Amino acid sequence: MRFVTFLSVVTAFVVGSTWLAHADGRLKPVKTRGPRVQQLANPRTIKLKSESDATVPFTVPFTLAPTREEFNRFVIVNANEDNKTWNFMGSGTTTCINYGYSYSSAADDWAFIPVEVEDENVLYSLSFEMKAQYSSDEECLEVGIGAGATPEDMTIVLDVDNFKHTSYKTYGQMFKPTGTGIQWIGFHANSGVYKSGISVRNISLEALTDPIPLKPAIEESSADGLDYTASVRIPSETLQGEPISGSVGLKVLVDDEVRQDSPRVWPEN
Ligand SMILES: [Ca+2]
Repeated sequence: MRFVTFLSVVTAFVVGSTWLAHADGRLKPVKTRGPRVQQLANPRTIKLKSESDATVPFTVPFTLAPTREEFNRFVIVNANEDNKTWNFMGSGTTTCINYGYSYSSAADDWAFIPVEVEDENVLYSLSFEMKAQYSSDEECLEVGIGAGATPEDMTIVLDVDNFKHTSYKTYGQMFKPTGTGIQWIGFHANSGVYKSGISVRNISLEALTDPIPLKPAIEESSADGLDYTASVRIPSETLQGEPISGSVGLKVLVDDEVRQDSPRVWPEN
């Protein structure tokens, strides 16, 4: 009897576009001094930016491991005013930003990254890798976007609660910026008191300027013995929320092998 595999994998793509290709936009170091650390609750300790201290935003697309020089362009806000906050860790190609726990205070610490946004109507895709220091402690982190390097400016776009994996996992989120010019992506450690620590690395951002179709939906499927049949509806909208005006490509793969490749399929609008 011929063996027919159960698994069909269907992917779709816009002809001429690419899927979430991460260009390595690592930037040249521009400063060597440490990051600016702000104490929010006490205005006397806020370090104001001077002319020479001007923010140097990162140009999209980029991937920040980061280097120490890149970290020095971040703004760190130690909002709970304890003696722990985000720091640069590592060397060479194994670097990260790290928040260490406090015995006395719940985490309330921000690492703000300046980003040059040209078009606020474009969808941006953020990804990063993150882990907890010890599997015995649950850690919490949220990510925001806003026009200033302050908690009040942030619109939260991703909230990760109670993670305890000690190997790096990739997190991703798409969002539209709240304005143009220099915008800030804020990584907010908000774990409880006396946890362990959070490491974040390989922070990537790209603008999704090419139309990306939504994933095709499996409308119905059935199995007859070893034969599996799936009916798929071609998406009529893009990830960016726009109707698809042209055709999309459709590939049918079985066990990672392309069995059908239709370069031009028109959605049913
Ligand atoms: Ca702190």
